[in-house]
Amino acid sequence: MATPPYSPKQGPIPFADTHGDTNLVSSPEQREEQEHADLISALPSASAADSPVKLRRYQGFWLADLFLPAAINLRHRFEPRCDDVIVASFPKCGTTWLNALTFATMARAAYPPAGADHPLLRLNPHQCLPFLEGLFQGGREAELEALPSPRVMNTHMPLPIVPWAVPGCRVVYICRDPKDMVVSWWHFFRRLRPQLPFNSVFESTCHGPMPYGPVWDHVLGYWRAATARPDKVLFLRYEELLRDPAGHVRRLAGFLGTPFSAAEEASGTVDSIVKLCSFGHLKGLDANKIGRMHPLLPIPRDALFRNGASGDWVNHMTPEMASRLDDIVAEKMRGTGFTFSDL
Ligand code: PAP
Repeated sequence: MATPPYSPKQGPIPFADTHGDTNLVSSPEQREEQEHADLISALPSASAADSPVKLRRYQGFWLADLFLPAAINLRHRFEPRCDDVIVASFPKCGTTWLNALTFATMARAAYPPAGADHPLLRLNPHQCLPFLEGLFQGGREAELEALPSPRVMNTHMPLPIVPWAVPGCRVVYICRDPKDMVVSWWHFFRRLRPQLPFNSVFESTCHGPMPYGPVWDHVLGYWRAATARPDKVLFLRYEELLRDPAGHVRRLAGFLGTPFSAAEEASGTVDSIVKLCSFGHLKGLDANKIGRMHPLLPIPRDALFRNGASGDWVNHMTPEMASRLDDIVAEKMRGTGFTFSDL
C-alpha cells in the first residue's frame, strides 16, 4: 500500500485539469511492449469479429493486444491506496453515467453539484477520471501517483487484472442487461465503422472473443467480490439506477463513507447530483457534443449519449436472438446465484 509523498491537496480533482485530455488511450510505449513480449506472444490470440483488433487471452479474458502490457503492469505494479475508489464496468454498461455520479458525489465539497463552475459542465465524465489501462499502456503510472487522495479511477478491466482492488480499495461496479449492452456496443462502434453488422457484435457476445469478455465472467467476478465484501464492492445495475437514481446516489455516498448530511439533504444536494449527471443534461452540454473520444479512438463524444434507456434491444433483435442470448447467459450463470432477471 502506497504512503504519501503524493500531493496533500484533497482529491478527487478532474484528471483532465492536471494531465490533459490524453487519458483514454496513449501511444504504445516501446519499453513495456519489449518488457513483456515473450509472455504476450505465448498467450492465445484471436481476432474480434469484423474488427482489425487482435485479442489475446490473459487471466481468462480477451484483451486488445494494445492493452496487454498495460494489463500485466496494472496487475503487478499498481500501488493502491486504501482510500482509492475504482469505477469498474464492462464497456457500454453505464460507465459514463457512473463516472459522473461517483465524481460528483466524491467531489461535492470542492465542487457543489449545483455550482455554475462544476467540472462536469465543461468536461466529459471520462475526462474527470483517469482510465487505468490507458495510462498504464502509455507508461504513465507516475501521473496516478501524483494525484491527491482520495483518488477515483476508471477501468474496464476484469477483477483478475486488478486483484489488489478488493479488499485494497473500494470498487463501484455497474452491470447491464447484456442484450442492451450489445445494442449500445454496436451503435457506438458503428460510428467508426458504419458497415459493422449488428449480427457480428451479437455473435461475438454469444461466443466470443470480445474485448474484455466474456461479459458473464466479468460480471460474475465483481458480483462474487461484492457478495463476499459488500463493504468493499458496491454492485449496481444500470436498470435499477434508471428506476431510482436518487436512492442509488444515497447508497453510493454511504458506501463511499460520506453519507449526505441532514443539511445536504435539506438543500437538495442529492437531486442536484442526479440532475447534473442525468442523461438529458449531460447530452446537451458542449463537452459531450463536440469533439472525439481520442485521436486513437476517433468516435464522436456524442456517441456516449445515444438513448440512455433500457430495453432498446427489442428494436434490434428478433425474439429468437433475445432468447438465445438469455439462454446462454442463464447457462453461464447456472449455480452461481446471480441473475439478470430481476432487471
Ligand atoms: P463506455 O463503456 O464507452 O464508457 P458506457 O457509458 O458504459 O460506455 O455506455 C454508454 C451507454 O450509457 C449508452 O447507452 P445506449 O447506447 O443504450 O444509449 C448511453 O446512452 C448510456 N448513458 C450515458 N450517459 C448516461 C446517463 N447520464 N444516464 C443514463 N444512461 C447514460
